[in-house]
Amino acid sequence: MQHCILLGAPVQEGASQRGCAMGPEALRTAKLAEALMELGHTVEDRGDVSPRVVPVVPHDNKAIHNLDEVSAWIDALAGQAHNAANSGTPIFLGGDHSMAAGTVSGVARAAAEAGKPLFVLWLDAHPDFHSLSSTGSGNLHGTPVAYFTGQSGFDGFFPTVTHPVDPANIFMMGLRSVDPAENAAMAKTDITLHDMRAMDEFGIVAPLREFLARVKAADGWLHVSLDVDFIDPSIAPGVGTTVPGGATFREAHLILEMAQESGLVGSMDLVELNPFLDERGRTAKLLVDLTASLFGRRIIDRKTKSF
Ligand code: EXY
Ligand code: MN
Ligand code: MN
Ligand code: MN
Repeated sequence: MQHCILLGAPVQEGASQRGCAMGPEALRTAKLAEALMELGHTVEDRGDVSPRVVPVVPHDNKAIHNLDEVSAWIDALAGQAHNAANSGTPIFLGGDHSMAAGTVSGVARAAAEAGKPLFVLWLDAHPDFHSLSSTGSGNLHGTPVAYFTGQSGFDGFFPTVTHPVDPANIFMMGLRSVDPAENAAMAKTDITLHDMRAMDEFGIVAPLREFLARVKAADGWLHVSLDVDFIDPSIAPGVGTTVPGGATFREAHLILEMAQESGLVGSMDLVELNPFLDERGRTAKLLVDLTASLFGRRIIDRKTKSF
């Protein structure tokens, strides 16, 4: 059983539209804590992080939206994520995906202090691998992976990344909207991009098993970052960046069930939930349902003979 620490990150300044700030409360309303306790875990809700006010960072790229606000969020989140990761299994409640710049960098520091390399399972229609100069939209939720892997161009604007994640330790699933600049930047790394075409062609089980075996062999810490838009919009409408052709309900559950069975999961992000776009909490409830799979809920007792 795990000691789950809920930490709200009501960030919306990195997204293309407002609404993600309501995400943490929607997840609490969808009874996330109760679902975890029903599985026998202990749950500590630390409330929501509030960004420390920082002086406005003068930046030359006027096309970037809310750079100083997101920088303040990253600074505040990295510290609290590090603290939570030292006290239990943090589940970060978003908030748009720019929050992962803070949560993943904070967890990476805690993992390193525990002598573990950080591995990231990135479940997303997007790789979020833009730098401040390559982004076309100026929306910072498109940049966290570039930032926490230590790509250049963030110095002086975002906090220094003390423990960059090795791109070779990142396994992305669900990609189906990748910008040319992101493709070019990722081609220079050893990141694994298991996009929707690869999922169609090679499936989920063997590639994911191989990744999880690498995490285990390295005695690694696995962080799962689940973006709502990973899932097909027909079942997860409560998100501002929908892309057709996403993961099915069972594909999403299978991935999280396999991750849980690895015993390697140390932390999780639930991001990009926008209750303003949801349908009577339908997407919030789906995220709680999926999180229960990552924390051990199963259809039948797995010890029962199934074939
Ligand atoms: N690549 C596009 C951009 O940079 O604006 C779309 C980014 C969407 C990011 C969402 C959180 O995954
Ligand atoms: Mn500004
Ligand atoms: Mn994302
Ligand atoms: Mn996305």
